[in-house]
Amino acid sequence: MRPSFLLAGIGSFAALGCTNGSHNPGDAFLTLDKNAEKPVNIVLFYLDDSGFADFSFNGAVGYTTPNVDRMAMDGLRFTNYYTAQPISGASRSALVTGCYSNRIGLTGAPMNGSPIGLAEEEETIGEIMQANGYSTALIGKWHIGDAEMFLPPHHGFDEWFGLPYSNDMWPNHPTMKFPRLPLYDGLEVSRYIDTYDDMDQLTTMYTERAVDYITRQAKADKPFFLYFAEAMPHVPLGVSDKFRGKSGAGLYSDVMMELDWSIGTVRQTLEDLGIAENTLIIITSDNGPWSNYGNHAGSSGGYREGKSTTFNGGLRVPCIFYMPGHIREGICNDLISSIDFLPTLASLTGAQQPKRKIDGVDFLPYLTGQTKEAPRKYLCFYFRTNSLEAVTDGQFKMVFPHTYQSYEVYAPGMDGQPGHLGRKEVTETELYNLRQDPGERRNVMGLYPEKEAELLKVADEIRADLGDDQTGVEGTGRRAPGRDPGSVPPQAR
Ligand SMILES: [Ca+2]
Repeated sequence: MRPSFLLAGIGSFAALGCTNGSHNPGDAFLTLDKNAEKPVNIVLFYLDDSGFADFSFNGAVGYTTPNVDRMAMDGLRFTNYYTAQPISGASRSALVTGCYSNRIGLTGAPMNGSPIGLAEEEETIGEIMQANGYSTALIGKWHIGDAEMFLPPHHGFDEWFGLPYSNDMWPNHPTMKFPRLPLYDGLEVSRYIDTYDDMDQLTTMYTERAVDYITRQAKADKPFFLYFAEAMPHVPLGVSDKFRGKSGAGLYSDVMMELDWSIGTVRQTLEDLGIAENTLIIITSDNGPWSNYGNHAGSSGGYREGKSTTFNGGLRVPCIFYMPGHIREGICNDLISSIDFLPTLASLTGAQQPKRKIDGVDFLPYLTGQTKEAPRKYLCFYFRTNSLEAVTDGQFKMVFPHTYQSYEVYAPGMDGQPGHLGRKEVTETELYNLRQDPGERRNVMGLYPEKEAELLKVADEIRADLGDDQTGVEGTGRRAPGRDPGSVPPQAR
């Protein structure tokens, strides 16, 4: 294992004068000490389809999420955080590789039996952690290819307990046909999720497994990276008897309360084991709400549209870093994305960065106050096969012509049935000033010529690298995905 940062005690905060929760330029958010004996463990919660306002600290109505609220208040909230892609598979591909997912040839949400998945040559966050002597686990959903060669144990995760793809890819889907939904333990199918009663148990089963995993690592005195990809609140919603009806505000609210319990249980386990102060907990979501599911969908908090769109309802989700004694409470409103986790966590744990080019940037020197300027200047939003739909500098967002599915045309569905999706089109390049108009309603193209030229240049640069189907640019920097010509649905294996 390479030397890791040592963790300083909480006393160093007073010296920094950073305890009031506000962000002043130059304040350190994270205090580390290079003489520390204990490496930093990481628990990364990745919720599925949870929107910006699904936790009460961010505006949820009708129920509360006290555990996450407390961690948000005691931790660091990234209020200008974007997931890299507004859909599950692509979002997760980006998360685990630190790349725009189209760079590694992966887009959309792969179906069961997909012949493509994560290429062997790509280094995942699990692999770089393993190489650094960490134990690694994925509890929950993968969705980066379900052929055996693509599954998490072959891509950096010592343990895997979860689903190969979304929990709605099962025979009970309201409109599509799927085989039985397998729950894997390692490379073996341990059981199937066949009924709604089975679905109700997923959050509890995952949480119990997480407690077991963390406890085993603590007893073995082994540093660990746990990627906890909760199944919920993706439809079909499931909740255990512990939380069914508890919110009094409907099933979605019950599910969010159970997720809050799940996260709180993990935090309590870390405290009980005496490792809370050297464990970084990250809480975020893979993409925004699937709004045509109506009362079974989350809240974008007023951001425009939702999942599967590159408007902010699909991309802007909560992001919390929590590590008592080392991360001070506060707000960071600098632009940051899920692709930045890999290089930042590699830096934090002393792991080697991937050898191939990635798109994420290392926030550690900024978080520790070593550098004063946030490292991410721009973020580009691709969707569909390889369409550049928007770019942002964190305050301005330029949206390029494209068609998109809209949740604002038809009334949503109810009680697990999806409503119709509408179709809309952006016909000319638009500009939004997100400081004044986070809902992306007022096109201000033409009012900021210098900013427009700057963002157009950013778009041209990324097109030269990754291409763009909208403008017919091929790009030189895309890599091939993994291919398994013999891939068959898991049911038949
Ligand atoms: Ca999702």
